[in-house]
Amino acid sequence: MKINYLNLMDREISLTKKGFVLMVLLLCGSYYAIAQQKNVLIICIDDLRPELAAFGQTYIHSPNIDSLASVSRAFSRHYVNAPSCGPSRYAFLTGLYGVEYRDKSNQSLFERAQAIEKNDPVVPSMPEWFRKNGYTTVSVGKVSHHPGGRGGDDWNEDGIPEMPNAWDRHLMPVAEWQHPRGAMHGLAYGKIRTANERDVMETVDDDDKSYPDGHIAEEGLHQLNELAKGNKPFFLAIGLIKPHLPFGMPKRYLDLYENVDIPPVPHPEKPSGTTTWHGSGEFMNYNHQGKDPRKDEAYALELKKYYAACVSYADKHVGDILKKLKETGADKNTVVVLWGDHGWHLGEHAIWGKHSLFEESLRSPLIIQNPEMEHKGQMSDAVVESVDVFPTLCDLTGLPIPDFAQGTSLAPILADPHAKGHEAVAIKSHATTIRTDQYRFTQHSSGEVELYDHHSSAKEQLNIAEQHPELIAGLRKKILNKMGEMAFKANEK
Ligand SMILES: [Ca+2]
Repeated sequence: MKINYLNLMDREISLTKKGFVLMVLLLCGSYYAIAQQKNVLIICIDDLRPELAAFGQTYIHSPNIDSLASVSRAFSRHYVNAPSCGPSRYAFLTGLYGVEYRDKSNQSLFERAQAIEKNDPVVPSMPEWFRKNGYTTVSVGKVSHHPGGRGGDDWNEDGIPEMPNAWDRHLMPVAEWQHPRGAMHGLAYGKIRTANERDVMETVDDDDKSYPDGHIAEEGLHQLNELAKGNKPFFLAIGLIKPHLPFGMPKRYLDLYENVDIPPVPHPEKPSGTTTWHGSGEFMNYNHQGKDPRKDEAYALELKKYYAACVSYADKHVGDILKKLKETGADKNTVVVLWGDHGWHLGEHAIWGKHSLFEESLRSPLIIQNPEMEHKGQMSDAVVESVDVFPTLCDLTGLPIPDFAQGTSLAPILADPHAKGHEAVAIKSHATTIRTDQYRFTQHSSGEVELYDHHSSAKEQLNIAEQHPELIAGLRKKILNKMGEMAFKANEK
């Protein structure tokens, strides 16, 4: 059920005294209903490729995520709505594509916060919607772009909230990293990234709390324990930072890959023509000791093992969180979502990093568990997108789906793993893309276009746009239907 949020506001303003009494009665009734409502537990993982054993990549050691997938619906073709942390999290957390903020990158949610401050009409975010509907909402770690949700030079200023009105508690334990900015790219024992100090990888023979995620997980477990004891339903999001750069983790996770064969990169060539290929700037900015994985196969292999080890480190914390959920008994009444904020090229198309509109940047893991669902463990191959999570969680908890939500509830696919999906769109500042069951179409603000056929063996290595003008016209229309007039306009304001 969708409701019109603005109409609801009008109705609230025009309440008569009689209506007020009625509303109190209704609220008492809805409080009783809320007491029965399901909780929501979201685990966000930063820069996680959908390469897990549960997704068919058996060299990765991810037993806890695999175990979650075995009792859930995993989506093999979930696409994010932007290939970078900030705008992707904007879409996930608001249920909106955010096309008006397409040039704001990691500042997207802060721009939205400024609009709220100016009293512009801004619709509630997903956690705000749950909070308005009686939930206690808590964020721990990197859920929105800035872990802990504060701006300023060190990302710790209370007066600059990233998501106003969204969270009862927006937490980031910084431990010896001093502030959230330090923890975000921190290496072991409180080492903070600087212009000169930025090793791309590192490992230490120590425990999980030698890196920030150990502290985030610990705080997450504490919050989960407290929320489960409360008498209100909870909406808890825990955001793990690894496998985001730099690739640092305790050594025992790296040891898992000592004698493991890592499959070769399927298409390492740089694409020709106009594409969203880039020079891997974020990644190459780290210290590589003069090496370049695009030219050095042994170095590429070493980096891939460090990335995989970071995935296993994240997986360990997923296991701890799910174990705690079960210990509290709240698992029987909690919807669990595991979400990756985008993929990551490990050399495909000669890219190391994200930020492209290719499959490797846009496809990420999405796993949803509803305690009473049927056909558990059967993967869905439907095309779905991150903005779908907001209406899905409303559906599963009995909350009204707001009319402004741009996604589609995935409840039918949770009921039937063979149910159909729909197209997924994504944006960068100067390009827009759509993924259908068969095609990927990308249009640049220059007017240049890319069209790829995923039913062909060439997939995203052969641009067939010139041969298919009618197909492109249809795909353009689908993009316009989803995102409106702004879809193809670069935002220069
Ligand atoms: Ca990310």
